[in-house]
Amino acid sequence: MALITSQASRSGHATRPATTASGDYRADAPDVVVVGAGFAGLYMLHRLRTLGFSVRAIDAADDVGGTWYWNRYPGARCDITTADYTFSFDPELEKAWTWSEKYAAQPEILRYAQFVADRYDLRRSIQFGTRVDQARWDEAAGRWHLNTSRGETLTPRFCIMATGCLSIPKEPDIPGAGNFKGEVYSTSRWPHERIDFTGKRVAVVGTGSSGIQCIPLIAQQAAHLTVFQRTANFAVPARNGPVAQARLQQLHADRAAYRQAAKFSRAGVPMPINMVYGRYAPPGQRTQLLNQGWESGELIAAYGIFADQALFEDANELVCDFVRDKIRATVADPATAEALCPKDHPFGTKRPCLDSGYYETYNRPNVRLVDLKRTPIGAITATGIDVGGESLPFDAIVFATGFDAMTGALVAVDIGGRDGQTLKHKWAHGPRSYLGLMTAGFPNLFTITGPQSPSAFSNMMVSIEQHVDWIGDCLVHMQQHEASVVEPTETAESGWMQHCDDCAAITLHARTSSWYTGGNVPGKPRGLMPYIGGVDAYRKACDEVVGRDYLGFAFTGPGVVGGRSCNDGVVRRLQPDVMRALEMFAALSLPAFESLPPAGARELMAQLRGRRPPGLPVGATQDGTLPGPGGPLEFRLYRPATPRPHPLVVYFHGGGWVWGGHDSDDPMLHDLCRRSGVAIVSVNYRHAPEARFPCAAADALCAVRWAGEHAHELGGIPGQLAVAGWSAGANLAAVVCHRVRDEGGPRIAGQLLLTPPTDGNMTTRSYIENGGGYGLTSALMRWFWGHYCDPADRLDPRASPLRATSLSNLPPAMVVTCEFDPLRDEGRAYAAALAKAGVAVKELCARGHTHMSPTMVDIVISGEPVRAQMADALRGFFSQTQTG
Ligand code: NA7
Repeated sequence: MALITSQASRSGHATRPATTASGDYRADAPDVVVVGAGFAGLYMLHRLRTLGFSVRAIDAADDVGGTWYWNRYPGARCDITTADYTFSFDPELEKAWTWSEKYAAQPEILRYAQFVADRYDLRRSIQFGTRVDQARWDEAAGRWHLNTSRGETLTPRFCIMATGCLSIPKEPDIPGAGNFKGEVYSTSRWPHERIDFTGKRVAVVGTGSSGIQCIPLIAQQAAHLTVFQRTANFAVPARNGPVAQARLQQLHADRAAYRQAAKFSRAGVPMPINMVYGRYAPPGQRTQLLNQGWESGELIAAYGIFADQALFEDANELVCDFVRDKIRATVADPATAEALCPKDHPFGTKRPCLDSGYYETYNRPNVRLVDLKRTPIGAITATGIDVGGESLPFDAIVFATGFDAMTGALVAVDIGGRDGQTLKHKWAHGPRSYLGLMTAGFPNLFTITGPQSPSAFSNMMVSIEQHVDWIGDCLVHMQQHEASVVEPTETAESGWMQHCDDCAAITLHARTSSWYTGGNVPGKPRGLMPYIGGVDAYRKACDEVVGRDYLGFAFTGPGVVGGRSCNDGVVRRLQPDVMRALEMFAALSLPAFESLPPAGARELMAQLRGRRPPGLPVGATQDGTLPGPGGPLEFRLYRPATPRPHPLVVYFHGGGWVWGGHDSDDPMLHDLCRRSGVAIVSVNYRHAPEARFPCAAADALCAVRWAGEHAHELGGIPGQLAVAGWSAGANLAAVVCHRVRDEGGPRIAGQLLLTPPTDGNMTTRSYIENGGGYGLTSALMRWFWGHYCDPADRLDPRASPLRATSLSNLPPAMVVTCEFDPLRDEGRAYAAALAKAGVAVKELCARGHTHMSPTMVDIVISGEPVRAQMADALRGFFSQTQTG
């Protein structure tokens, strides 16, 4: 039963026949043209009319609805719960519409689009049955020239592409596709009249969402159905039915708060974020969470069963295995079940489907699965499909073969921007944009849910509303400032592209061939197109851009002082996971460490360490003590899983000479040991202020000498010893190298210095640039130095190794600095000074990282390349030892 509200029924437009050109749009010479009258186009039109702009929307279809107008195939449904897939811009609109199901079907969603169009009287500004074929920027006039399929030319100031992410069907790239003489259907261009497959032999090609949705229904009608599957896809049960009571209660309790939470959620639907790591969870907890995700009947919940499932293959494989077992338990024929089990991509990297009886369909006697990976299609013939030596006859073929997604509809219009450059040419190697909203060289051209915006990785309605509001505000801003032209700068665009690449690099998504990456269309450039950093992160970036005077956008026009204004720059320079880590840290609202006594700071730090993922295991760890000048020093030995002996690294922990211990950098040392294959002995040292300079340096020297003498007992190879350290520990490692050179000790094959303090004067530029907001602050650094040594002692090279009179004859070094670290410049200065003194130095400045972030194993995935290079450096020290 349809539960459309009385107002919708009263409007009478739910079944209104499509109409063309019934409105008054022809009266306008619009200032703005919106291409597309799907949900994005409808809201853009409404918003701009409300703001007082003259605007016309144009759509090739005969009515509103966009993707829901075209995709009328049986079983077509939303895969986001429809209570969330709803406009929220008008509370009265929300009250006036009630969805009948958890996942509404296409006819109901289309009725909703029509209802919105009627409620705001939008049709009068929409030109239906018309395509925009060409768009040319007229530099002199500061206007676009749009040529339509009706032979008109429009000259708006602004052109807004609301063309949707999944609008251009992918051509069926199968030999003989045009030969078939029977009925041919495409899910994305489904006829308006009812199609009856009763008594027919039907083929469905494709098992993405569209195929998986229509197959169960076609199977119920057809005499026989053959499904041609190229890639098995994951599907989780939709558990469709009435809208979940829990969701309704949440909405009714405080609708505004619910919608606000959606705007600042990861995917545009309020959902608790699970912090459990699959790779570390005990089996019972894993099973409980997997079952919970499976029972939820929601894709977003299934994406987030484990906090690490999108990051690590081992965690993802837990989900894959679970779903595969469910498929095997559902499908009776073991060979068919096995063919339906996806094995070539991590869960979620191709969009999984919501299943309403899909797997059960294969238990019907009239359904057959053809696995094209085993038996590819030979050709489509006049009567059917030749496959694996068989000629299968069909009455109808349904192509559910997908879309030229994200960019297809944009480059389908011949868009020419500044200096004759076409969009197709600019995007020949992949789309480039600033915030997914505009692209440099194409002034006054906006895209709604374009590539490099959350779009397909989000609840589209939330993303559409955010883009529309942003664009509307921008146009108002321009009006207020008498600016006529807006365009992003190359700097801003390149910065955003880098950020999008950084976001993609830390997930498993970019590796899979899918419509997200362009991999489904032969010849299309590859790259993850939607922004995967999250709806919340994206919105914050867009808001920040506005707050920083439209950072990265250039405005020109009569009212703009000097004719052009631009606050150029890059909105996101931190690695995305570093930013998340900083936000999580800030959310803890901890007191500043430097405001605490050392004991309190140590206790707080120890508590924080307890929350970290532990890191994957090494071959063995072993704790012990060694005799130090002021008493026993604890150590922890990390040994690789390979048979001993191994080269040995003596490591000194971070903590500003004030806190930490032999086990405090555990996750990073697990990681370093696993990656490098060397044994690491992490030695504690006396801490300030109880034991001030030079106690820690004396302990470090003693530890290195002891390790050299006891290498064999530690499982090391005598004569193969290096030193390493992070932060204050890197300072000690550097100092030890000086002292061994000058005072004697074992031969040191190399020194790995991660973000070392090398000079106690704290006056470098990086102290000014990065002194606040990036974890280690200038204030905390002053607190550390204050506890560690007197100002006069800081001139001593045993405290400030950069001040040594000679840096020659020191071991080869790798110095890692981080872009957003107050210590960056002194680390770089030390590397430069070593090199100048003839020491072999490799320097790595970790882009987008902070003082602490490279050590955050399993949390800061973007630190992996840094950690991998550190491990390479350690191995390299010893290969030099062997060959040298
Ligand atoms: P999809 O998800 O791109 O699925 C298309 C399917 O068609 C997929 O299984 C493809 O296999 C298959 N396909 C494509 N070309 C061929 C050829 N030449 N031969 C055999 N099989 C082929 O599109 P949908 O319309 O199902 O869903 C798109 C989105 O709409 C969906 O993710 C939801 O967000 C809503 P492949 O995987 O490429 O091997």
